[in-house]
Amino acid sequence: MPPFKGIDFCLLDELLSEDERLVRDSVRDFVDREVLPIIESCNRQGKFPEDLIQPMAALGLLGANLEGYGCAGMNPVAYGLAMQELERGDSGVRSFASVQGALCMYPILAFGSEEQRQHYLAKMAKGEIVGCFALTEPDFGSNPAGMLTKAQRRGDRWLLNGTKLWITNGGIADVAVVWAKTDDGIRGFLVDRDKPGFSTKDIAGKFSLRASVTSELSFQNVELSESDRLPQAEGLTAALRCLNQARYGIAWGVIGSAMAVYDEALEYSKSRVQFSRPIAGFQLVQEKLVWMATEITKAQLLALRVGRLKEAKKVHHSHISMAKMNNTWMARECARKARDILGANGVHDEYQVGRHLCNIESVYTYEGTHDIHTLILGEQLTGLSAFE
Ligand code: TGC
Ligand code: FAD
Repeated sequence: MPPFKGIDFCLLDELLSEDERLVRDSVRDFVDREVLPIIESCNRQGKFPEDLIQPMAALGLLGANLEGYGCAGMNPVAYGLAMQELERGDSGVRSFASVQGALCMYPILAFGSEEQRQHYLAKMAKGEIVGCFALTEPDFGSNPAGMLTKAQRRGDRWLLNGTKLWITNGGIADVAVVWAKTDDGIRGFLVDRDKPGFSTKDIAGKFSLRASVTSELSFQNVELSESDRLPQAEGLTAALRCLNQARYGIAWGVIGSAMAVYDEALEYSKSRVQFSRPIAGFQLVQEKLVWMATEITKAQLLALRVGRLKEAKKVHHSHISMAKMNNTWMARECARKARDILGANGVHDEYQVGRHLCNIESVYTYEGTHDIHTLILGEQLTGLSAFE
C-alpha cells in the first residue's frame, strides 16, 4: 500500500504550525508502517495489538496533550491530528490512546493528589501502566447519574460494590478509574487490578471494535483506602470533564476513519471498470465521492476551530458535543457510501472499509450517543433540558 498522503481539499495545512504538521506526519508514518500491516488480522482474531503500546508511548501518544510527568504536552490541535491518524488505522487503536490519556491520566492529573500523580502518570505515559475508565453500568449508559455502584465509608476505609459494563481496556488495565455513589454524591476512585474482590471479564462476540478489549468490571466488597480516592473528583461533573477530553479526541479521530474509507473508495472507483469505463466516471459515483470530500472538509474545519478554542481556553462542552456529534455522523455516512462504491468487495476484509463501517457504530454510541449530543446542544440553544 503506498504511503497515505492525506485529504486537504481546502489547503488547511496552511492553518497548521510546523510542529502540528510534524506530529501528524510522524503518526501517519507510524500507522502506515506498524498499524495497517497487522490490524486486519487483529480484527479477525478479535485481539487488541498490545505490541503497539510501547511504540505509541515512544511517540508520546499516551497522555499526549498533558503537561509534566513525562507527557508530551502537545497543543490541542497537534493532539487532535495524532488521534486522527491513529483512527485512520483503526478506531480501537485510537480508543486505547483516548482511554489511557483522556479518561485515565487526565482525571489523575486534574483530580488526583500529588502522590497519585507521581505514582501513576509517568509510568502511564511510558505504557508501563494501562488504565481504564468505568462509568457505564448495565442499566445506566446515557444516564450515568443513576449509577448503582456504591462506595460506603467504613471508618477510614471505603467498601466498593457494583458492576460496570462496556469498559474499554478493562481486561488489560492495571488500574481503573471507577465512578461510584457515596453518601456525599458521585466520587472517583483508583482501583488497582490486584485488589481483592475486583474482577474483569472480556466481552466476546462484538462485530465492532474487535481490535479493542471491552470488558465487564465487577467489584465485590473491594476495600479501598482514602488515598485511593481522587480527592478533587466531586460529582458527575468531574466524570463529564473527563468525557470532554475524550470526546474532543474522537471529533478528530473519526476524520481519520472517514479519510481512510474515502481514499480507498476513490482509488477503487478509478480502477474498477464496469460498462467499459472506470466507475469513477459515473455521475452517481462522483456524487458520493464529492459528498464525502465535502463533509470531510467541513469536519476538519469544525475540529480545527474547536481545537483553537480549546487552546485559547474558550471552549464550552457544547462545542465539543457538536464536533463529536457531527464528525462521527459524517464518518458513519462516509463508511456506508464507501462500502457501496466497493460493491461486493466492500463486504470483504481484504479491504478496510468494512472494519471502519463496523467500528464507527461503536463510536456513534460511546462517549454520548449521537442523540444525547443532540439533546445537549438542544439544551444549550433553547435553555430547556430534555432530560428533566
Ligand atoms: P446534568 O444535570 O446535565 O449535569 C450535571 C452537572 O454536570 C455539568 N455538566 C458538565 N460539566 C462538564 N462537562 C460536561 N460535558 C458537562 N455536562 C454537564 C452540569 O452543568 C451540571 O453541573 P451542576 O454544577 O449544575 O451540578 O446531568 P444529567 O444527569 O442530566 O446528564 C447529562 C448528560 C446526559 C449530558 C450526561 O450524563 C451525558 O453526557 N451522558 C452520556 C454518557 C456518556 O457519554 N458516557 C460515556 C462513558 S465513557 C465511554 O464511552 C468511553 S468509550 C472509549 C473511548 O473513548 O474510546
Ligand atoms: P442507552 O443509554 O440505553 O441508549 C439506547 C438508545 O436510547 C440510544 O439510541 C440513545 O441515544 C437513546 N436514548 C437514551 N436516552 C435518551 C433520551 N433521553 N432521549 C432520546 N434518546 C435517548 N463506557 C465507559 O464507561 N467506559 C468505557 O471505556 C466504554 N467503552 C465502550 C466501548 C464500546 C465498544 C462501547 C460500545 C461502549 C463503551 N462504553 C464505555 C459505554 C458507552 O458509553 C455507552 O454504550 C453509551 O453511553 C450509551 O449507553 P447505552 O449503551 O446503555 O445505551
